[in-house]
Amino acid sequence: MNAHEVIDCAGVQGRVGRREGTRGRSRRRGGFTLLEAALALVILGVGVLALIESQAMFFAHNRYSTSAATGMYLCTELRERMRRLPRHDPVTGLYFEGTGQSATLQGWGPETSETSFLYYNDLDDYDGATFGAGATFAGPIDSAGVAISEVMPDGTIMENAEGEPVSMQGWSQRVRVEKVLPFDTSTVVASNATQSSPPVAVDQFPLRVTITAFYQGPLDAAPREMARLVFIQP
Ligand SMILES: [Ca+2]
Repeated sequence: MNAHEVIDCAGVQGRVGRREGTRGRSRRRGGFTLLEAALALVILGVGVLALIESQAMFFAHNRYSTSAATGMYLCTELRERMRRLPRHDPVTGLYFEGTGQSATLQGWGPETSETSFLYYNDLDDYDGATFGAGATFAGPIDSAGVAISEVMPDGTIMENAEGEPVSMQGWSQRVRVEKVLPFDTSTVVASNATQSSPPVAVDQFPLRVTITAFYQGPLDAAPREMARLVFIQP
């Protein structure tokens, strides 16, 4: 081996060494340590969790506001049906039968001939009435007394096996009618109450009507109040 060859060999070895050295260093620079990767995972995980959480909250709020709006719609439909009615029956009215201690109140609630809510012709007829699945009457009903159909997410009306429309699922309307004091409509009095000074006859008290909409989902143990509407018939 001559001197030239020795130098050449050293040059090749030097280049190889340099190349290997560069490769080793670049591997150290370009890769991630376990700690770095774990930290990145934690940061990413926290972000994804927050996203999922906010999505769930959004759905819950959206569902609640839809339910609240539906509940108020059901209340206003029933109020529309009731608001032009007289307080007591236009034929028989509200009165006492008998005198003194044995006098009994007559006329509160539906009259004997009013077997369906379609015949209700005054406000006290509606006291205690409920409209919906498993209630006094089918429903919930609209202002015309027709059961409101269940609408599918695509906008079509849900039908049963016979092709008939199905009433709104899980919803019900309840009505409460109460007599209140003429000058204090927040004070409820019994349906047979009278006032001597100033004199107010048994059928002259204003009525407070409370309509409540309830919803019971497939997983709910009991119906939940979704909306409430109160009006006074002076
Ligand atoms: Ca009546």
